[in-house]
Amino acid sequence: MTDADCIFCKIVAGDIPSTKVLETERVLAFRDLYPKAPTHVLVIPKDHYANVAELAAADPALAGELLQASAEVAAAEGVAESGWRLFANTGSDGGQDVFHVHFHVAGGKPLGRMLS
Ligand code: U5P
Repeated sequence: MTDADCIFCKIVAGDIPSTKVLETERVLAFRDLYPKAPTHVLVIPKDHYANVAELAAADPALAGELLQASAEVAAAEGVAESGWRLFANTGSDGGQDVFHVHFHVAGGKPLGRMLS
């Protein structure tokens, strides 16, 4: 499942370069092009789902694979002990810019409180 107009589908296909940090059969993790923290990695399914709700409804096992990969990325980046943040912006109020579901793995500095 791919979307011809989706930038992350193009990254999965190798049509747009990325710095990969982890790859499995169904999951890809690569460095955010515009990092907001010392560690800022995006973890995506290779198949195209617009957001977390669509992914969870269609393939909850794949959603679990993304969580597992995110934890592996945090460990590989050396932020597992100091702490890190996992988030998925969803929809316009959620600040989602790319409509191919992705988890942000961020860490490497104190990130502060998001909503309090
Ligand atoms: N982004 C990339 N590469 C691109 C386009 C966008 O890494 O070619 C990143 C942005 O820097 C942003 C994220 O952090 O994708 C999209 O996040 P979101 O706003 O959709 O959650």
